[in-house]
Formats: sequence, C-alpha cells, structure tokens
Amino acid sequence: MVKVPRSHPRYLSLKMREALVEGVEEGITSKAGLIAHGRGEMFDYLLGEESIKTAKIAERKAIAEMVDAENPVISINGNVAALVPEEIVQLGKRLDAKLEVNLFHRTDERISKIKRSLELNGAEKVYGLDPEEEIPGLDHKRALCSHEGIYTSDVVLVPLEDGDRAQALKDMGKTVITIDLNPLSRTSKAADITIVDNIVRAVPNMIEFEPLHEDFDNEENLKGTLLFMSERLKTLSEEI
Ligand code: PTJ
Repeated sequence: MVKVPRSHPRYLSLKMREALVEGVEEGITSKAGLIAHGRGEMFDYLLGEESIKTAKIAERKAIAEMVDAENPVISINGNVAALVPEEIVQLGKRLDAKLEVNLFHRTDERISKIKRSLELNGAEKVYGLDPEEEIPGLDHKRALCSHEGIYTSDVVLVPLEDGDRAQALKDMGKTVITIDLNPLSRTSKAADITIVDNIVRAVPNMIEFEPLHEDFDNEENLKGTLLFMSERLKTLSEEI
C-alpha cells in the first residue's frame, strides 16, 4: 500500500480510498464498495466536500429520531466498517442504538470480520451474525437480519444503502434514516430523513450535534440540497 503524504492536496480523499482498498484486502469491504465510493466522491465534489446546511439539519433531526426511538438500530456494511469503524461505535453509544452488521453482498466470513473490527473499536454487542428473520420482499441473503436488531427496530439508520432494501424497510413501517451523498438515489428518496453528506463527516457531526425537535420535511430538504449543488455548479462555471 502506497503511503499518502500529508502534504498532498487531496490527502483526506486519498486516505479514504486507502481505507477502502485495505478494507477489500482484509475481506471487510466488497469490491462493489469501491465503485459505490467512486459514485459518492463525485457527489461530494458538488457539495464542495463539506457538510452543507441541509445536511446539518438532517443530521440533527436524525439524532432526535434515534434518541426518541424504542429500538434504534444502526446498520453497518463493508464501506461503513472501513471508513468510520471507531466513530460508528461511538455514535451507537451516544444514541443508545444497537449495531447490526447487515450486508448487501452477504457472507458469514465478512460479517464475522466486521463484527470483530467493531469489537476492537469498543463495541460491546454486535448483531447480525446469526440472523433469525428476513426482511419481507427481498431475495434470500440480503433479506437476512436479526430479530432483536433490525427486524424489530422502529428507527433504523442505514448508511450507503441499496434502494430496494431501504424501500423494503419502509414497507415494514420503520422510520428509515440514510446517509447518502447522492440526493437522487432511490434510497435518498425512500428515506424519512436523508443526510446528504460524506459518512466521514456525518458520523462525527452526529456524535457532537444537538437534536432538532422542530418539524422536518425530507422532500424540502432534498430540494434544498439539489439547489445548492446547481448553484455551486453555476458559480464554478463563472469562475472558469
Ligand atoms: O458491504 P455491502 O455488501 O453491504 O455493500 C455495500 C454497498 C455500498 C456496495 C452496497 O450497499 C451498494 O451497492 O450500495 P449502492 O446502491 O451503490 O449505494 C451506495 C450509495 O452510497 C450511493 O448513492 C453513493 O453515492 C453513496 N456513497 C458512497 N460513498 C459514500 C456515500 N455516501 C456517503 N458517504 C460516502 N463515503
């Protein structure tokens, strides 16, 4: 693995890539996770690689929903485990939420490795290795989930989620919160709260921010994000 020099202008971005490549080599991240990250990077450019106002509002609302929930659960996949292993454990503690490893490209080996990594980062209990239930409407492996965790959750945080599964969780009557850099993805549109921010910024923000108790309209917030992106492109086009 090539060591990224701190002086490189794209140091943080390259560190993220390095973490994901290491994740693949360790058997934590799926190869498709690298492609998913590339798509995310493109949208992050449009945000200026910072947490914009609409993202911060959604992050604060997400905290409020998770704190008020009876059984809040954070779903963890191979990208989340590679990028924010320590922070996601801290967030679970702050929100008193269960952690469940729930993979799209599911293998027991990857689940065990991610579980172990989360435990090394301070997690006391990690769900997902012995799933007793299935999310209705999905084909077998990606439907598997634990009874005490995702299956009986009322509020579920599913960062970087596949659109089908986000919709299936909505259809189960859950409040679905996502972190997704693409405001146009099916997951972003299906969720009750969509945080359009990079997970490496969103999770630390959520550890720190205060909850938002005022009303929140996800569609309006998403529109605000798209407008921000288009205004930014306009400004950038004038600077060329
Ligand atoms: O580990 P697995 O097997 O569960 O697989 C995980 C991936 C991410 C590969 C799987 O869920 C997948 O294919 O997801 P999608 O459908 O590609 O969606 C991922 C979404 O996350 C896309 O809309 C990306 O733009 C977005 N995304 C990628 N990187 C980041 C991100 N959002 C926030 N922060 C990122 N760093």
